Amino acid sequence: MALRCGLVGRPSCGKTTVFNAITAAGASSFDAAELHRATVEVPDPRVVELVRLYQPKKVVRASVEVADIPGLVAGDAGGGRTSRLLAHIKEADVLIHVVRCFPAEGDPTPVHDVELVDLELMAADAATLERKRDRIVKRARIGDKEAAQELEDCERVRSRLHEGVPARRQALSERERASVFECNLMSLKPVLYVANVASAVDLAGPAALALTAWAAKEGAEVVSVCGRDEADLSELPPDERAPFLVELGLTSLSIERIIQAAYKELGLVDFFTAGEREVHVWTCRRGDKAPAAAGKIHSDMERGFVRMEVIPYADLVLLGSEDAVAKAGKRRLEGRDYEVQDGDIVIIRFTPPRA
Ligand SMILES: Nc1nc2c(ncn2[C@@H]2O[C@H](COP(=O)(O)OP(=O)(O)O)[C@@H](O)[C@H]2O)c(=O)[nH]1
Ligand SMILES: [Mg+2]
Repeated sequence: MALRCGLVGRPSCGKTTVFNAITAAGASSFDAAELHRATVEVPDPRVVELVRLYQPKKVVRASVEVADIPGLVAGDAGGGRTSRLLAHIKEADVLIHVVRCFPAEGDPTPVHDVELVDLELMAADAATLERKRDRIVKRARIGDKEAAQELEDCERVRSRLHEGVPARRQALSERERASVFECNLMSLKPVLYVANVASAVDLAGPAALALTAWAAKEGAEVVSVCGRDEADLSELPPDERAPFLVELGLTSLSIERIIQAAYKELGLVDFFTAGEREVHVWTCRRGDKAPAAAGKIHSDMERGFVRMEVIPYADLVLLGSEDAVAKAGKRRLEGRDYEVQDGDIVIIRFTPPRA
């Protein structure tokens, strides 16, 4: 399933612009209240190289689903529009928090803007926790130990939200996480920040740096992008963009950097199956063992897992073919305990289940 990214941020911070830059969807900024969605393939230079080597009939890249979620309107906390927007944020696996780092009616105020959005998310989370409290408080009072524990955990998380600490920075214990799990708290979601700057000279300007320093406190990734320039670029056919990218002073498309940062934030890795029939990108979690990764391809491969043959991407590109990799002794046999690495090209050996 595609990774779901939700773009959030203050009104007019450039969400729709960044959305267009990364999806080339050409969405209009005109109706600021409109939600946009698009699914995009993750650009990956390694796939281009694998296609060159294997000349496959079919290529399946990783894809991500991006939603451009309009800014919340302050003071509409219980309103229908707000709850619809919150539902979209809740669907996301990772939040891409776009921050205005270009001047518009005054200098950018990145840290202030981020804190305002966080406050909105935390207020909504606190309300969710209150509803859960109201649901379980009776059971807790009549001696249901489990309910009492959950209630205590939820109240602790809620009181820290009121102190201004988003759930993702509360260092929750396993038990606390379990207690709030069903609430799907928005301030618990992994976040990466996008500093939306006016031009390439500002990529490391004061606003972007202020945001970076702030994000470092929670160990979050920051990607600087020139949203407007790249949104303009996205209107060109893909193979005509490169020269302009250089002219704008950019080294890579922001989609690549944003996706890389999202993968890092979420601890995801890509691995490949490759042959004349198909080159296919698969995604698993960092630390997943070989059978679990095989299960991403087919559940039978996980259940009947025997071993995994691994060709590291770097060796394949260096030596030019699977045979050359094997001759050089770089093709490896791995067992159930192997942790799949980013860029592994794998062949799964498994026993098919009996019909
Ligand atoms: N100078 C500059 N303006 C931008 C940039 N990104 C967005 N804008 C402008 O800021 C305004 C709001 O952008 P929009 O993407 O609609 O913001 P949203 O409300 O967050 O979706 C528009 O007028 C954009 O042209 C940027 O990188 N540089
Ligand atoms: Mg918009």
